[in-house]
Amino acid sequence: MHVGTAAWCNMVGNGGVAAEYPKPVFVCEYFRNLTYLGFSGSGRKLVQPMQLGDQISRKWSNEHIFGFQIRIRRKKLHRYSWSDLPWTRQLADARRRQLDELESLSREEVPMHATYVHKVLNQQLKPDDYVVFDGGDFCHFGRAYIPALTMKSWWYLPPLGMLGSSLPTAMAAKLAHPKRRVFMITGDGAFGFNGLEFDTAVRHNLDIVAILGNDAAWGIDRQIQIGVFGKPVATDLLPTRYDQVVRALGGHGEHVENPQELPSAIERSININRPALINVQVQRAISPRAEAAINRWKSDSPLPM
Ligand SMILES: Cc1ncc(C[n+]2csc(CCOP(=O)(O)OP(=O)(O)O)c2C)c(N)n1
Ligand SMILES: [Mg+2]
Repeated sequence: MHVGTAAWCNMVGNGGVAAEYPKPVFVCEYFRNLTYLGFSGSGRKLVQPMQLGDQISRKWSNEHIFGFQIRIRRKKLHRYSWSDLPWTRQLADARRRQLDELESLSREEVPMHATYVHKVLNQQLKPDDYVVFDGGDFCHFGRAYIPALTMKSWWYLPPLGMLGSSLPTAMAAKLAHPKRRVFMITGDGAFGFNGLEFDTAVRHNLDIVAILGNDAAWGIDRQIQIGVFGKPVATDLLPTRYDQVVRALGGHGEHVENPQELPSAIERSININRPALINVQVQRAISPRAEAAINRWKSDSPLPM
């Protein structure tokens, strides 16, 4: 693939290639794959494929995976812009529709919708802040809403999808760039994996701000179980006071149930200059990612989740 083919990618390596481009087509799904693609190295590497069909959607197939050498270097990427083509317009329309939908979900309600939380947080974010995502539905709404504005500053789970990586990643980001602010967006289930590492954050004075969307569930899996099998199985959690856990470890903890209290809780947590966690009670809202997984399960297609 050369500069000039109909491909795009954003700051975190999400992207694709236009449907009219000869198959197979390639994209990098995670930022890490930019490295795989050779933006900062060279050699033939495996990448993850994406095809654009009639609609902007993902279609995965192992037979399209193979190695190739990309000739675009990351620094050069900024020199290119795309002309106004039908597929770029289609993409822009889809993004506009998505943002409208997210906007309509972000009303002030009790319990809060994930999108309301992300909207309030986004109003506080600056372009050079680090944002780290972890978990299922709560985090997927955030990934759709909060833009990646600076290279290597917007992180999702690593390619194997290991929940619990956000706190170690956030601490590493803070250690590497002490002057930059670090925000961690996590589900309650995901927090359970490494939450006690707030002890490490406190001992090393790493003043990250965590926003935990507490739906008392392994939310995305619960939604998929209901959508595919008609009932949840062992995916209910408790509305645990993780803010009290963080306080007990020496950090700053806040519990927010009322949407009007969220902006000041975020401001306090930013200004307190200690590791902080805001435990926000949120709805069990199904994300488009979960809906897509259910549809794939129900389709005849053998494609993986
Ligand atoms: C180590 C690990 N175990 C299990 C999973 C599968 N998994 C992905 S999302 C998810 C649920 C996460 O729950 P939570 O963090 O509370 O997010 P929610 O969907 O409720 O917003 C699970 C179990 C995974 N990705 N990694
Ligand atoms: Mg949850």
